[in-house]
Amino acid sequence: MITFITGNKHKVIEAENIFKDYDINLEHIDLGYCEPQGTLEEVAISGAKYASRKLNKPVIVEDAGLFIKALKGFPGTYSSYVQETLGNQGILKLLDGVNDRYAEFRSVIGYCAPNSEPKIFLGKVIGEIAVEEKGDLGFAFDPIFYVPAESKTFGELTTEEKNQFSHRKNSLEKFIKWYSIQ
Ligand code: ITT
Repeated sequence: MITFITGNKHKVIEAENIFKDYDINLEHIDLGYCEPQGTLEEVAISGAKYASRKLNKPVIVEDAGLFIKALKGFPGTYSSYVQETLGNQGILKLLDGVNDRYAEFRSVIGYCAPNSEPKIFLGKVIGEIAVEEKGDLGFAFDPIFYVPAESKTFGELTTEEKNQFSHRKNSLEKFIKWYSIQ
């Protein structure tokens, strides 16, 4: 049994959908942990270590973000705050008239068991910031994250479709592969 520590119910839905294909039981706890200002990796490491010690169980946490090239990686590690403040319309405004719309979603999974040190697993997906919001599936930046190979935004993809190749799928799959041979 692995406990996924998150306060984001969309992450839980996506993770459950990914884990169901494997023989690993996942439970979810919204424990809340203090996120130090730092890289995704630093946040994932400290969160996983804290939660595994606190609960005395093996846990995973995830720190994720949207990195926009023309904005030098912004909002990056500030993604959650920027989504709540500027929102998608604010991001579209910042990119008004900008041609290079390259962006990446990154996800870092931190895993830790009570008596060991944390391990991290990085997943990413590349795409572009759309010129307008499209679709009402998914969450947060999904309607403005356009995937050229699909000719759709994440907001137009079902959970199953997004889970074929998303940043979260890639990081969780790396974790699951490692965990399965322990
Ligand atoms: P927890 O820390 O409790 O897991 P959170 O929502 O605060 O939940 P993060 O700290 O990892 O999660 O913040 C990442 C933010 O990046 C998230 O709140 C969204 O705004 C955005 N984000 C991450 N993954 C996304 C995805 O798949 N689709 C859309 N936006 C995403």
